[in-house]
Amino acid sequence: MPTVAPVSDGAVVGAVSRGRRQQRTAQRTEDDTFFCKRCATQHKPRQCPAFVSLREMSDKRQRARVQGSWAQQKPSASGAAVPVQTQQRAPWAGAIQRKLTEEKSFEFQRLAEPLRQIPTERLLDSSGEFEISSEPSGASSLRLIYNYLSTEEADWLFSKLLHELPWSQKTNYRLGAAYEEPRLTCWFGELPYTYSQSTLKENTQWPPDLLLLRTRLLSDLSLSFNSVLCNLYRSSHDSIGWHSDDEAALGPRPTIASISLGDTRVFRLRKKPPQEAASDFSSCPHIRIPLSHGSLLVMEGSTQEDWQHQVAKEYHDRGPRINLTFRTMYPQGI
Ligand SMILES: O=C(O)CCC(=O)C(=O)O
Repeated sequence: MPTVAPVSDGAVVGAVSRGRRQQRTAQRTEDDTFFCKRCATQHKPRQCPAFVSLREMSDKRQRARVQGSWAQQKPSASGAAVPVQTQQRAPWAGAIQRKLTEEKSFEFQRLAEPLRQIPTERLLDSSGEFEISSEPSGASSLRLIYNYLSTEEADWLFSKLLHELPWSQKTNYRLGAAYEEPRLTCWFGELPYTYSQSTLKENTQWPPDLLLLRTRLLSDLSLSFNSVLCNLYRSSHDSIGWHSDDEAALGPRPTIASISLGDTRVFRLRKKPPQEAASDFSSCPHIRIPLSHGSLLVMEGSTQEDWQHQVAKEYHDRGPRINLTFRTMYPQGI
């Protein structure tokens, strides 16, 4: 932007200097040559000898910079070393060539053992009967009935059990160390129930609602039970870890009927690994079942022998949930 300043006759300085430059350019074109201050001679525009020799110099410098670091020095006739542009390879070019040849000779070989596949978790979220495995021990199967209890029945039962059952926190033991179960429980049955090295005492004071439910399971599904374990998950922080209901007192291949009330929680099963895989469950089948208000899940056959199950803690807020697992207990040591 030229400097703009008012002058006495009303013209503008910037405009004046631009006018003069245009005049000079016009003259140069007419004369075809002009006096060059750089070389102090008269010549045509863009033909200054000083400028041409400067450009040649700069080209030479550029070439020297590119070749300089690795171009071999060849003695000149006079004995002085001069840089040369030859087809000779740089000292490290051989190493690269060797490496490329080695890489070419690389071969993929088949693994001695096939890679283990990590199976995707199977989701069961609609009612039905599912055979989940079949082993020498027998078939493991699940029966899932969503809305086994209507919403009204489930609401009423949930509220009643939440307020009226004698909930308490059980102390378990692992490797001699005591820990509190991360949930509340209560037990009804003529026999005690021992798991995780602590015992829930026999309790014959069945609440009438649970007796009705037991009768209903018998009439609807021909399933008979003599006990029920009640679990109360107060929030998303309450849980039950991986385990199988395989205590000797439950007998072989026990059938367990589980009714859920309250907030939905995810019930997971994972197949026990073969003996040689020790306790690596990573490549074993996994199943995920959202257990909602009023749903019934029946675990049958070899499920307790061949699978484990859990309800894990969750990172989302969850309201209270009650789970009733009906079982049949057998007297021990007789
Ligand atoms: O809460 C549940 O759905 C499962 C309870 C359970 O695994 C158990 O009582 O052994």
